[in-house]
Amino acid sequence: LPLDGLQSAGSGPLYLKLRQSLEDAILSGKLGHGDALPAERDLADYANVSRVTVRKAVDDLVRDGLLTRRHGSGTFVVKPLSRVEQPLTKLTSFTEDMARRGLVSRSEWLERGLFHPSPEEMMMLGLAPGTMVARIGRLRFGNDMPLAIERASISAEFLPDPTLLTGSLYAELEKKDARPVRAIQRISATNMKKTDAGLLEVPIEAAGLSIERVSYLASGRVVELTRSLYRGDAYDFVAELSLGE
Ligand code: 16G
Repeated sequence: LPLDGLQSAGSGPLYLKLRQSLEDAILSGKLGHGDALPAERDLADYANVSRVTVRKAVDDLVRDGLLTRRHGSGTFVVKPLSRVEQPLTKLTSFTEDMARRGLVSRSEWLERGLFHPSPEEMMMLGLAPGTMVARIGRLRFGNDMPLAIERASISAEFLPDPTLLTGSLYAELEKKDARPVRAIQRISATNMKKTDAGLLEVPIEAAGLSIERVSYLASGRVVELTRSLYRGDAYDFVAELSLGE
């Protein structure tokens, strides 16, 4: 990395000069996408600046989305995105969406268990008093890139033991003849809060799509109430429109 001579180069705060050198290294490909940034202490040595200066420069690049910090493993150059295009009118599962694009899907659990339903869940899912609700929260990945946080509530009748769920929720529901056939989906714009931004590896306040899906069986019974947060920089929802009457 060409980090020597920062002290004498041009004017302005040192951390901004360091930031610029790092940004140049990323944009020119000297630091490749996905590469780990050298440790703070090593960078400080190479550039002959203090660790505080390094931290400020790196903070700036994290905030602007060029670098990302992964807890426990270091700081990395953010990979350029190929956005995922999702047709808006097909009732498919995340697993199917990824498979169709040749991406490997994977989930990390955020929550999984049976709970006493909230009043909203009772109402939306049409739960009888005294029945339980299965809640599953997942961080969903496509080819190791975190794409969405998804929190689903399902009547325990259709998912009696959520801890047994390992793969696709829709595949599991299908086994119980409870795969939804119709859904209403609401998409709204949002800015990421700190925790969500951390999970999705984007800067705080980054753009996100908040999606609520209510899915129905042919009988009209509600199967699923799911709230998701998709990365705005990675996902396009695409709909085909036709002329109305
Ligand atoms: C999609 C659905 C979500 C559903 C999930 C099932 C959106 C916005 N959400 O992510 O409601 O629960 O698929 O995925 O499309 P799975 O079968 O792979 O678990």
